[in-house]
Amino acid sequence: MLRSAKHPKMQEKEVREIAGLLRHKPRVAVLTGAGISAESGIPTFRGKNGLWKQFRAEDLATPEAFERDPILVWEWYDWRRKIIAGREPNAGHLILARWEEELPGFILITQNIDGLHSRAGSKNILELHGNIWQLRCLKEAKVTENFESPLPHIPPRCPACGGLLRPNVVWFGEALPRLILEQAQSASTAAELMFVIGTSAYVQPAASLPLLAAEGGAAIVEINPDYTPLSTYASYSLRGKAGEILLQIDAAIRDAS
Ligand code: BV8
Repeated sequence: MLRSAKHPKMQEKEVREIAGLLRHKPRVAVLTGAGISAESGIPTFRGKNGLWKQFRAEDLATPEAFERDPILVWEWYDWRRKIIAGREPNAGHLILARWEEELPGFILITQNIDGLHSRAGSKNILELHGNIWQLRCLKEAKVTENFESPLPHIPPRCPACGGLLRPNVVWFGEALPRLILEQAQSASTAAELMFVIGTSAYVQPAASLPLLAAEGGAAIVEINPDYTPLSTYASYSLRGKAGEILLQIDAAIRDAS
């Protein structure tokens, strides 16, 4: 597909327009994906050196895979926990945490399980796909937080009942937590401005949230170095890295005020 590179002046103009919209303090929803954590050094899924290039999602991120080989699946999650444990939130995470304080009704919806948004200070977060730092007991369904990296035992077991623990994340073929999905859908529908940052807009039902927002009349701002299936629907599709572009927008809001 021919990718017409956008003229930098054109993008600067769009950044100023978006900053102008934010100055009116609209109802803002944000959907993030793995791309917002890329600048923290955490591999994405479908990028050139992405996780799915080295592993097959079906072999690891499904209940069948865990049933078949819990040790292999846990070794993969323990490896990802180790990568994330050594990384920090980046400018993109930090700006979104500050916008939450400055914009009434701001809501952050993330597909990420790395926990970097809460470490950056975001409070009102909907974690669609769970959290890699939470373990869930298969027997009692009890969820506990666990930051041990590496894990002392693989597979980890529930101290209370000895049952197998699994990562408290949503695997392919599993339903998203119903309440969280409903909150994300209503936040998207109610939004006046929706940012879609660092996602290939491929995985459902998350990828449908921006379309819900657009149907509700929201302007959609996509931030991604690449084109995605969402790019043609977006009011603005800014090419570039999340941290860099959010810094530009944030500066532009302060420029004029
Ligand atoms: C569901 C958690 C139904 C685990 C993840 C057959 C059977 C069942 C379902 C399906 C099926 N076929 C299709 C489906 C639906 C399926 C699906 O969407 N499949 C895809 C592959 C087509 N969805 C599901 O299965 C969902 N459940 O449908 O349930 C149901 C209903 C009722 C009852 C029972 C069942 C569950 C989906 C959740 C799966 N879990 N992760 C884990 O992480 O280990 S998905 C995984 O992909 C991550 O969560 C990730 O967040 C998500 C999306 O990926 P992205 O975040 O977008 O990351 P990606 O690498 O793709 O893209 C990164 C982007 O960033 C790129 O565009 C890149 O250009 C950009 N980027 C790079 N650098 C930067 C940047 N952007 C900005 N700045 C940068 N610096």
